[in-house]
Amino acid sequence: MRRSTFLTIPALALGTLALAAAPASAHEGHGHDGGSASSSQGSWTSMANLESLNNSGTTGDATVKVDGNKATVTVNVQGAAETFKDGPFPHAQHIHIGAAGTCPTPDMDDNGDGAVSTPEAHPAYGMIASSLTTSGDTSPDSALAVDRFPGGSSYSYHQTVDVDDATQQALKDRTAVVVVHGVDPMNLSQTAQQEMSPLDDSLPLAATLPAACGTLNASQMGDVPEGGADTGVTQKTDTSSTAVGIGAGAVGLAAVGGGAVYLLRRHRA
Ligand SMILES: [Cu+2]
Repeated sequence: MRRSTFLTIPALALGTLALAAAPASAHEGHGHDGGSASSSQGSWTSMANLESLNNSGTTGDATVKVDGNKATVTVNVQGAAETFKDGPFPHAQHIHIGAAGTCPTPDMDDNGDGAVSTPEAHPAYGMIASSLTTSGDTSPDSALAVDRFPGGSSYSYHQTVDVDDATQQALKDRTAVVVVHGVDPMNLSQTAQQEMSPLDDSLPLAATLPAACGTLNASQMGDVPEGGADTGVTQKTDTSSTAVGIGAGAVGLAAVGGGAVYLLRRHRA
């Protein structure tokens, strides 16, 4: 169901912007006058399938619809850790950039505790570029602002975040990675269950471990299954034109605060 206004631009006008692949927004109330395509060079959609890390059982998908220095991000997550200190288990989630643009493999467990920590995963997915918070700041400063991240065993996140030039380039280069953090300690080795987070020694390792990960890849978006009606995203594969959805305004889902027991400012989660 498409209710929004489209711009249809000849593919030729997009030059080498081969990444552009037809986002279509279903959000109402963000109509566009259609009179100018001048901003289209910076508009495209990248998608990722999120695969489990660290025996988390967490999976999902992510869609990043870029429009200039803003991106509307949708993250659907299932099988995540459910509770933490009697509240919903907070799941820090970020766009990471600046490294290989891949998800870590088990052999990156340098200390042999059976889990790949965030520092151990750094060569794969790099540093935080954007924090996928439910409200407020979306910079790396909010890396572990757990009172502003989704929580619980499954959720659908939808929000607009800032994407700087480096992040936009990483998306184009397909080296940007979505990472969801927080693993149920029961899924970890006895050793890992006892450890504290290398990001902050007041937190258990499990709270900040990467739980699911996926490289954002615009070229494969046609292979990504429809995420369901709640994503508000449809695909357009017409090769003769490229439709650019204008959906800058996002409606955030209710923030799950819950275990707002800590608020940290680290960049490496
Ligand atoms: Cu992260």
